[in-house]
Amino acid sequence: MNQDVLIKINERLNWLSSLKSIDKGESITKAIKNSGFSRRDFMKWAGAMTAFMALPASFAPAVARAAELADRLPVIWLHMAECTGCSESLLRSDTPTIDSLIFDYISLEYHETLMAAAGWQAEHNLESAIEKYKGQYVLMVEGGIPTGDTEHYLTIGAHGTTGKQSAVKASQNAAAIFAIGTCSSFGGIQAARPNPSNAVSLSKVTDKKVINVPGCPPSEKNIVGNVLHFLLFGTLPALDVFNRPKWAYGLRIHDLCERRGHFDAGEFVQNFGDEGAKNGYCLYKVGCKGPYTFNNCSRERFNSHTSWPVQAGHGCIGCSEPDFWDNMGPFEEPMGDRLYNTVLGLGADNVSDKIGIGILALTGIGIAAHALIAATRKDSEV
Ligand code: FSX
Ligand code: SF4
Ligand code: F3S
Repeated sequence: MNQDVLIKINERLNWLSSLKSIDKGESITKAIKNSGFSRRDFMKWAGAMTAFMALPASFAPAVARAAELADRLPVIWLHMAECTGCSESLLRSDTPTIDSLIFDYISLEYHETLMAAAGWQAEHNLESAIEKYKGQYVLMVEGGIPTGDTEHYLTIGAHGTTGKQSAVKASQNAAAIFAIGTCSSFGGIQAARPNPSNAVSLSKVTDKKVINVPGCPPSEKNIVGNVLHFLLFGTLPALDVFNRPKWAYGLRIHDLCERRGHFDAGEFVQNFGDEGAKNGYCLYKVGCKGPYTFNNCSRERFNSHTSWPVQAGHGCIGCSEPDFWDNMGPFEEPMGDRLYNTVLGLGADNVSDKIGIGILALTGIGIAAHALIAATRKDSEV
C-alpha cells in the first residue's frame, strides 16, 4: 500500500522535475547549503517533516526531494484585511530555518510584503505572474475579505480593484488555494461582531476549493507543511468539517498538552502568578480553550519548536477555530459557566473541582462544546 503511494509520489516528483524552475540563480539545494545547513541537517529536517505530516518514515527521501523541487511551484501570496502576522510567523525568525528558506525561495513571484515593487509595477507583476504561471501556481491568501456595500474598503491601485476582485481573479487559475490564517479561513478579527466591513473568508468569495490553514497566526510548520504536502500528492489532503487538513488539525490542543497531567489530577492555576502557575499547573481556570481547539501547537510549537502559548504561561485562546473572537472570549475566563452550564447543565469547573479527575466527562463535554461552537457560528464557512 505504502509502496503504491510512493510510486505515485515519485511519478509526480519526476513530472515536477521536468518543469522549468523559478530562476533564482541557484537551486534550493545550493541556497540551503549556502545558508550553513549540511546535507545531514537537511535530511534530518525532511525526516521531521515526514513525521509532522503523519507519513511513514520511509517517505523521508521523497519529502526531501519534494522540498528540493519546490522551485517548480510558484506561489502568489495576496494580502487582504489582516495584521500580516501570518507572513511574520514564517519569515521573522532570528536565523533562517530550512522552512523559511524554502518559502522565501518559492514565494517571491508575488508577495505584497516582500517584493520590492510598488504601485503600477506591483499591479503589473501580479497580472504577469497569473498569466505566466496559469494553472500552475499555488495561491495563498492572508486576511479576511470585505464584501457587500463596503467592499471598497480594500480598494487599491489606479484601476480601483477591490481585494475581493483580486482574490477571485487569482483563484480562477490556481493549481491549489490555501487560506492562510484565521482571517482568510474564517473572517478573523475584522469579521468579529459587529463586522463593520462585512469581512468574510476566502471560501465565501470564490467557487474554487479552498484549504483552510487557520491560526492567528498559523505556525510556519503548518504553512510549509501544506506546500510540501501539495508537492508530494498534488491533491487535496483529507479535510475536517472546516476544510482544515486533518494531518495538522486532527487533534485538540488539550490532547497533547504538557499540562494535561495537571488537568487530569485537578491541579489548576487559579490566578496568574499564583503557586499553581509557578508549578506549571493546568490553565483551564484562567481561560485556556485548549479543550475546544483543534491544532497541533502542543505537539509542534512555534519558532523552530521553541515554545507555544501554554508553555509561555497563558491559555490557548482558540485562535484556529471559526469566529474565535466572538465565541471563545473572555479569553482569561473559563468557558465553563457560560457554555457548559447553559448547554449541558453541567459546570465544568464543578466537575474538575469536585471530582478532580474529570477527564472522561470533560472530554465528552469538550467535543460537544466544539460541535456546539460549530453549530452556532454566525455563518456557514464551509
Ligand atoms: Fe489574521 Fe494573518 Fe491573525 Fe494576523 O495576517 S490570522 S490577524 S495573526 O496575520 O490574517
Ligand atoms: Fe493544557 Fe489548556 Fe488542556 Fe490545561 S486546559 S491541559 S493548559 S490545553
Ligand atoms: Fe492559537 Fe491556541 Fe495554538 S491560541 S497558537 S491554537 S495554542
